[in-house]
Amino acid sequence: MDKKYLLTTGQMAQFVADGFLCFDEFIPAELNKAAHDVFESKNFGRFKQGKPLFEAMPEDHPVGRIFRLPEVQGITHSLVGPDPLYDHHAVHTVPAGQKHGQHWHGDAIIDTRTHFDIQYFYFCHDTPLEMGGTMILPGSHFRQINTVDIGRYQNFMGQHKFVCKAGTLAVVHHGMWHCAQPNRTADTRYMFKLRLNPMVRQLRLWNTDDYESGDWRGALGKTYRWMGNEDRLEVVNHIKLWRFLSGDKKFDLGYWLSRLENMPENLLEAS
Ligand SMILES: O=C(O)CCC(=O)C(=O)O
Ligand SMILES: [Fe+2]
Repeated sequence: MDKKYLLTTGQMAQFVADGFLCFDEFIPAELNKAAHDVFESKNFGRFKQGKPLFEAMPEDHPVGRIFRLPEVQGITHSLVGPDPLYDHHAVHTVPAGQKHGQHWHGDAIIDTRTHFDIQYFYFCHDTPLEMGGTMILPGSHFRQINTVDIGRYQNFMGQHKFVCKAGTLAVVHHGMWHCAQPNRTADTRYMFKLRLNPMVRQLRLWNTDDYESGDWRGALGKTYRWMGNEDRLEVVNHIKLWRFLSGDKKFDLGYWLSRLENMPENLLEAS
């Protein structure tokens, strides 16, 4: 894997705090058209779950070609390693003129270990506000919920809609809260979702050339207004995930996590 395709430490820190990264107009027009055609054909085909991604997804399938682009493989490699497993996909469709949005939910948050899956959200056509770009709640990925547990909520401070141009690709932590939006246009809205499971320990898989600079530290301290008084607990979550990803067991921002590691129950030795 050529380093130039890998994520930087700054992007990884942003992913840890926000739970997603978005790459606008990232996929070439020719592939966007091929993907749109196959979504419209309703003849997408099936892939075998739990198989290595490129074994499951044929090379000549439009989405097989998209996820083999070196720029996309670089993102995949940085977050879940070189040979992840294909978990599942969905061609999420919002019909023309659909007035209702979806309940806020999390997709299968069954595995509660620190290691994480990624979900790609791919938009093959322009997705303006009235068409309903998927809405997410940045920073929500550490709040482990069961499907529509949170469905009674309508809006959150800091919610974000993927209102975007054709070819936009977002990559999201599997814990992210999200929901589809209404589609007030005369065209069907497609969002292709792909979930991948890591097969290697997620340890410094990105381009670490900027690690020593420390410029990425600020991104890890980011919090959102919806967190209210619990924002400090979320910073501790960021630190814990960063220790896991970087292998730096002593990593801290300020004194947040080190404070919890102070062991006052140690007894004084008799002198
Ligand atoms: O269609 C979308 O924008 C999201 C759909 C979704 O998240 C789901 O059905 O699980
Ligand atoms: Fe979902």
